[in-house]
Amino acid sequence: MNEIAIRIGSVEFANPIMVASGTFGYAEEFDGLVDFREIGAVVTKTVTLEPRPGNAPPRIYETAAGMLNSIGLPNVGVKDFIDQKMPFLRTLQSRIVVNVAGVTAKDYVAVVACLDSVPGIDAFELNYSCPNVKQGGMSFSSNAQIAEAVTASVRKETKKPLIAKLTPNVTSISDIGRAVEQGGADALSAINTLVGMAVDVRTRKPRLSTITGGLSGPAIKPIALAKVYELCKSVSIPVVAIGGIMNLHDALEFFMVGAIAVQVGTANFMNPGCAAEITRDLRCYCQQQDLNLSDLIGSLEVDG
Ligand code: RRO
Repeated sequence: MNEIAIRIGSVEFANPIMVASGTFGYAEEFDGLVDFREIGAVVTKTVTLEPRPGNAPPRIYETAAGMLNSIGLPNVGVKDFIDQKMPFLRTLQSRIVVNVAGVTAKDYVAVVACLDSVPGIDAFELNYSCPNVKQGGMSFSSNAQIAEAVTASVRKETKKPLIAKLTPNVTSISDIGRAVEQGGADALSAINTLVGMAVDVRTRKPRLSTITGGLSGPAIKPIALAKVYELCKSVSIPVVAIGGIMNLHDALEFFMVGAIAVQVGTANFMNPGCAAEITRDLRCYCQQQDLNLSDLIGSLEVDG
């Protein structure tokens, strides 16, 4: 058998294809539409300490080869997440990674503390990178010292793997990557969306209620590849790649630049089965080429 399982911290994932936070709800929305067994991990929509309504509409706009969003972290809050969302999530064979965000550093610590002993949660993704909220979010990953300190505080609350999700909207993503590694993160995930904007020239109004939003989809893949490549050279912890992955070919590019796993995001809106299809295609590819995933990771050949 050609091996495609991966390990992050103490947790093994049967395959390296995950679904990205915010593009797959809490999985129950996709029940009956996808084969969950083929998804290495479901990364949940972000959970915060208190419930949040999110931003006013319009909060989604389709662009050339991409999508702008300004959702604004709507969620039921950690208590209702445990009561209402975890019962379905824990029935799945996929690993469950809970994406966590906060307005203050204490929020991150409190949410992880609440969730740590809840059955069925395998890991946490610390969302330091939401571009669409005024407080918190991106500020946690645009300052290396803050990112390190928050990670170190959360680290004290859990032995489960911590994956720090980074924003590309900074001068040096590798400075932030090294800081969260220092703070005790087990892995990085990158990239969150790029700040973008679109205008309705007929009304002369922005297309999103918040004026700017986060750009995702194939339009950002070349940027994501460059950022993941940079991170892989800068840190010793694994990097999970996100950014415009639509098919096996895209995933292979990210493995070759050094990613240990990938997350499928915007593609889920067009084809909810995309991640499961990529897993099947990866298995076939490894079999045909007689490769293990580890033969692909970081296999980029650079002259000179
Ligand atoms: O909810 C959002 O608006 C959002 C989040 Br939390 C995020 O991390 N990235 C994004 O593009 N949108």
